[in-house]
Amino acid sequence: MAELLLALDVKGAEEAIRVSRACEGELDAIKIGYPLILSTGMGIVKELAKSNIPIIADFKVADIPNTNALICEEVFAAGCSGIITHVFCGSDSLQAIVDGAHDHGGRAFAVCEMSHPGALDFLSGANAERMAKMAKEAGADGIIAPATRPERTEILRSIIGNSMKIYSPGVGAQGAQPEDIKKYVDGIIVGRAIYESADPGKAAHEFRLRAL
Ligand code: BMP
Repeated sequence: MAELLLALDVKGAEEAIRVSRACEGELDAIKIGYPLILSTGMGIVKELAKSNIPIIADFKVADIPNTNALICEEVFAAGCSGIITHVFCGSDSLQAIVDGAHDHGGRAFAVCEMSHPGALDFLSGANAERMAKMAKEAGADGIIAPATRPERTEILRSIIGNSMKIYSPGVGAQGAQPEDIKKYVDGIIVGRAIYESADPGKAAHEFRLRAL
């Protein structure tokens, strides 16, 4: 049984609140990122968190350790309960995010392999496997791995084991189906197929059932 995470990549507070309210009761977490935050500011986090849903900041952080630690301070002060980071900046940068999240009672997730075709240029294969090992060694709470390549996510699962979570984007608009991936992961991440739906609540409900 996989959780359902909504990738809330809409623009503006009004649309974000409309979609999140429509999906209330169907979601295990909301993932926010640059499209929403750049259009609303971080204040939207407290608004969304009013319905007691965990908010994960998908900022795919990729910087030096000190900057990463400062980013964590802001993300968790704003009310987020998780943060997503890149791994390719190295073990010290990754550790700053993991420690920054844990110091604030939050969780850290590491992008190991991406879901889009261009991921095959760099964010895949041996690089992804190495980053999964690094994520485990750093004590990350989980990794991001692609629903579009279940056979790759299965390999990454074998590297990290069952004590870390895998959240998996690529379901819906990018072509993967919940049934393709649910046995390898702890949660599926769905964006456009929910928030662009005429009835986001119904769409979320259907994805939730299909992820069971
Ligand atoms: P959608 O279901 O609309 O394709 O959205 C997927 C979400 O997951 C987007 O927020 C995207 O930035 C994110 N994502 C992804 O698609 N692939 C990855 O490898 C990593 C991601 O964070």
